[in-house]
Amino acid sequence: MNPHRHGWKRFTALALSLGLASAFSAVTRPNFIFILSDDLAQGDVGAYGQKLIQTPNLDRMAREGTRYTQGYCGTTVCAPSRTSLLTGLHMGHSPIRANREIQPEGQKPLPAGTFTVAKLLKTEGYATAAIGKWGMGMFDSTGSPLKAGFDHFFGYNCQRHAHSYFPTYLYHDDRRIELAGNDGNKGVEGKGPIYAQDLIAARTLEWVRAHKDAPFFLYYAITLPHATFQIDDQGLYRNKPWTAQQKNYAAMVTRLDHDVGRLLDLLRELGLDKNTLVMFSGDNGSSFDPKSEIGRLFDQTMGGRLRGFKRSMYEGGLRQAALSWWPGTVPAGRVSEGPWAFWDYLPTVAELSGAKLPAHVKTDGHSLAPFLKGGPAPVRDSFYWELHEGGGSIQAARWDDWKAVRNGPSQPIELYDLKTDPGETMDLAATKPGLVAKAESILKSSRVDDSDWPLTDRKPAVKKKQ
Ligand SMILES: [Ca+2]
Repeated sequence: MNPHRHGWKRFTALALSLGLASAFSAVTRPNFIFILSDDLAQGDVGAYGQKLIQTPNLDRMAREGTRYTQGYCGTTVCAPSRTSLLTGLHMGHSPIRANREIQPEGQKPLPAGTFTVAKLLKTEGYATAAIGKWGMGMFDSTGSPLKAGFDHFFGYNCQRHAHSYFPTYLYHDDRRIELAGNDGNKGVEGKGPIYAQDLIAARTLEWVRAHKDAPFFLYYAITLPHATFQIDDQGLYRNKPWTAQQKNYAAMVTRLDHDVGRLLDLLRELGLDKNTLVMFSGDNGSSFDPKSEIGRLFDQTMGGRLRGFKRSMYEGGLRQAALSWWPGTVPAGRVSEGPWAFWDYLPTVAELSGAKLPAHVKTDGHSLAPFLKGGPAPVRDSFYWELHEGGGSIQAARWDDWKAVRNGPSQPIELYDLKTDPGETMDLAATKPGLVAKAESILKSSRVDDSDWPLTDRKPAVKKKQ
């Protein structure tokens, strides 16, 4: 054999492998989109068993991607749950552990220097946008989205403002855009020529189009189907024999679904679908009691499969509809019971993007990268949640299939076996003192005391004088 020729072949092989390696690293910097719905019940989605409300796009996303039955939010109301998603911290370490209102507009802000998924991806040159609802600090505060790593913001900053779907203004970055003709009503009735989600959806598609050539991160926090029953068109449900609220609610869920579908279609059209991890979930469980007209008609607990709803530490408050979609990378049609939680998102994005967490940044999460690609859920010691509302603090923890709930620091620990009793109907605490002791130790060791978030018992309701 001619040695020169052999050498050339080796050189060519080396060059080819280098070339391929560089091409490979280019395609392994995926785009990230997290679509967050607001107060959606797991049981509202067809793929989870919903029969009356149409969600064809979410159902397609589940068929083309993976559906999780035990995806957990950060906690069971808006602002702290969103903080967990963006910071990679659970409620034992989160700087925000409740919805705390600031007047005249906004919520308690993220503290200065809070590290986020968006800041992480900025270190890798990603374009970043938060579109929809924020709730973690007004623009003049340390918690502004524009100080949290996002290049662009569009939508509602304040959660109370988002109670109107016909608001008199929205924000483009930190600039107010007046929406002439809208009444801004936060009650059942809301009127005006501009349904906010129309603008929010249009802005989202426009931003993705404009950033199709750059790696990007889009945090798309759609307000639907939260709070007030306001929709501009009852659509499919107009002639159903239901109350106006039931029709409006169903139409809001279907509108959410429709706008998810438009985004997935755009990714396909732009050829970005195979290079974009899209995850869909909800920030907390349904805001409706299962016995309410919404809970009952739409069977939001799926025949009592999940107990509780928003503001409770039972599974109905914490387990969300959760889907991931990345054709060619996330297995199609997989249904996984592997548990995971919002605080896993930051380490997942770090692994998939190749971004390194700064040494001072701690996360409570585990990377889901192998799990999303078809492997098992990460092994971990425990999950932890807490919430401070109504003058009291509630906590929950999960390890293996055991779930502990404590509805106040002086309240007894309740213990459930999620494997045999996912509906949390049988409190086993009396018969399992060893596990109760373990739960107590997890509830204590998972949290760092914070003067903003002391553990307190709710005061007993005072009887009103007749
Ligand atoms: Ca919410």
